[in-house]
Amino acid sequence: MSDLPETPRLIELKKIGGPALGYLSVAEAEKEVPFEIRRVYWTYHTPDEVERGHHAHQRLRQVIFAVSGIIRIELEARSGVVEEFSLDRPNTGLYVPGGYWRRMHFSHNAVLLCLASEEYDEEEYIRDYEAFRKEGE
Ligand code: T46
Repeated sequence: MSDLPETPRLIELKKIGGPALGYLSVAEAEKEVPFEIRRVYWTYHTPDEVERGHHAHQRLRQVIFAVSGIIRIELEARSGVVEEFSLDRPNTGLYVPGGYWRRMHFSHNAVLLCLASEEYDEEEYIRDYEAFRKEGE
């Protein structure tokens, strides 16, 4: 394993099936998902004018899917560099390591599914943007 810090990346899952019967995709812990999965959550019915997120995680690792609809995710590193991802296929996940500020926009029918490496812990969230950027200095 490399000592370089981890960075966000897209993870492509196999699509099993075909147009006649539909498709199935699967993600297993420590295989397609690079950690043990301790929590799964999903968001839905998000109005399309709303921006969610506005936080980073200290150490939580996640793979985020748009299982329906389109989700645009901006990830900002502590250095201030911003990368934008558009999730628009149910077989494509976004791997997000700890330390990235996120802003998310949803199409009206979007369902975000998140596979997470830790149980919920509000103490682990960074919800103050200035504090987040300061930690990068
Ligand atoms: C993330 C993005 C993709 C819980 O009680 N338990 C949980 O496991 C989660 C995830 C949230 N909550 C509570 C905390 C807040 O009172 O649900 C409320 C909404 O959470 P938040 O404002 O953080 O929602 P989003 O959509 O901005 O962020 C969520 C996750 O919190 C976050 O980890 O990366 O989805």
